[in-house]
Parts: sequence; structure tokens; C-alpha cells
Amino acid sequence: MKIYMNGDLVDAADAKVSVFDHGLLYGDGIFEGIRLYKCCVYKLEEHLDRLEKSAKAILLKLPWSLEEIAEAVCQTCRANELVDGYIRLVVTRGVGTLGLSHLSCNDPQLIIIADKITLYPEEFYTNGLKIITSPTRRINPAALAPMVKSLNYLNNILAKADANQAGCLEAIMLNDQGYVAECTGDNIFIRHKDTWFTPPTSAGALRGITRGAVLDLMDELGYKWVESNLTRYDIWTADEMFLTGTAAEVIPVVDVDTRVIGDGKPGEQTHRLLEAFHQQVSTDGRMIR
Ligand code: PXG
Repeated sequence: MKIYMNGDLVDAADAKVSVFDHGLLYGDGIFEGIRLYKCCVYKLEEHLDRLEKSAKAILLKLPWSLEEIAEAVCQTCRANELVDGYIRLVVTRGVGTLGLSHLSCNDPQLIIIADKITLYPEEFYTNGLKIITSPTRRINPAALAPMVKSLNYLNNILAKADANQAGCLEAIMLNDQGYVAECTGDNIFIRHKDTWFTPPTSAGALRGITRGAVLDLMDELGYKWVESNLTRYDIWTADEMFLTGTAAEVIPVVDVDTRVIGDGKPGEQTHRLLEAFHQQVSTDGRMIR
């Protein structure tokens, strides 16, 4: 496997970062998780737009144009002869001295890994996920904006560990006011009657690219949706539920905190959205060659 590192394609065994990189020392950096479908980098522009905003928010000046990064992404996919895959784009603050200050770092590192992805096992797309609410709260947006896709994922990792310890694959994270924010790596949608609800990003959710794509599909399919603060009660009493994410795509949820959602089977609208999503993934993006 070839890894892109600052302009070079190197063997995975040789793809190494310095122990003085603030990405490693402090989680100081940003990333994107992107999908490649049939040689098409899905919504590459949207991912690069989010990367640019994350960089701006953490005062990291990207020394490459977005077009240079886009070409590097495509080049890495080509070098690995990928047709379908998962692209992990990482920008670290780079090497600096010990100490938190970002000012000691002036050489950000661009790393691109293009690999295969293990989705949730297929059975969960057919039968739906059982999830829990994590006791680990989503970090306060005033402390670290959840819109920034930073290398600080310990908050989410601990909530994911709560899920795993409970025998689940995902967990709902509440914000510090007790409203639903998102799952550890996925956005949340529920349906009550004829309307879909998803928490606003101000509740502590990442502005997911898949979330945005699904909202567009809902418009096309004529499904009503609103952004709204949601409680656990709203989730438990929903008629239908699914999660969205680059890795997960659209995955049904049938049980939350041992409360059965709807009739305990993935909903019809969820299936239609997943179908519609699959239809557009290999056309809505940038071809790698
Ligand atoms: N919320 C969080 C906290 C995320 O990290 C999403 C929602 C869904 O957003 P997208 O844009 O993917 O629809 C994410 C997604 C990885 C990795 O290893 C990436 C994510 C989650 C977990 C792992 O690349 N990001």
C-alpha cells in the first residue's frame, strides 16, 4: 500500500511521523473521512470545504490549495489501484517544540491513506442496529466546536467504548444540556409520523456530509424534515430511526436503551433513502482519472 506524505507516495512501512509532531503530542490537527465509489471520490468538494473551515477554526494555515489536495487524494487512490474504498485525509500541525503553543509549528503535514473499509456487517443493514445512550456527554461546543473535525476524538472514543462494553456498535451522545447531539461517528435521524427530525449542529453535532446528502434526498423524495433539539424520550418513542456517516452510509436503528423503535424492523423510508443514496454515490463527486 502506498501512503501520500507531503507530496511523496511511500510504502506503508515507511510512512512515519515525528514524535515531535503536535498531531501526535496533543491531537493538534484535523482530518476527513471520504469514500471512493466506482473511482468517484464522493462529495470531495464538500469534504475539502469542511477541511478548510476546520483548519481556519484551529488557526492552521493550509500551505496547499484545495485543488492540490484534491489532486493528491485522486493520485493516492490511483497509486493503490482502488475502485471502491475509504480515504483518510489527515493534516497535523507538524513538528514543534514540547509545549502546547501552535506557534512553534510551521510545517503542517498532509497524510492521505486510501484503503478498504469494513462497514457494519451486512446483517445490520437488513435487521437494524441496537444502540444505547452513552453516559459520556458530548464535549461542550464552547470548549471545542463539534463542527471542527479535529484529531481530538477521545470524547467520542470513550463513548464508543461505553457502547462496546454494553455489547453495542454505536452510542448516542447527549450534550451538556441533556439533548441528543449525535452518535460517536454518525449523525442521527428519527421519524415521528410524517416528519423526520435531526439535531441541529448547535446541539453538538458534526455537520455530516452524509447528513446533508440525506436531507437533499428527503427533499427529492418529498419527505418533510426539521432540525430540532431532541430528548431521549423523543428517540424512544420514534416511529423510525437511522444513522448517517461516511463509513456507515445510512444504517437503520431498531432498539435504543432496550426500547424498541417502531415495530422493531428497519423502516420503509429508511430503505428508500438508502437505495436513493446508493444510486447517487458514484456520480456525485470527482472521478480519479
Ligand atoms: N459525527 C462525527 C463525530 C463524525 O466523526 C460523522 C458524524 C458523520 O459525518 P460524515 O461527514 O462522515 O457524514 C462523523 C464522521 C474515521 C472516522 O476513522 C470518521 C468519522 C467517524 C468515525 C471514524 O475516518 N467521521
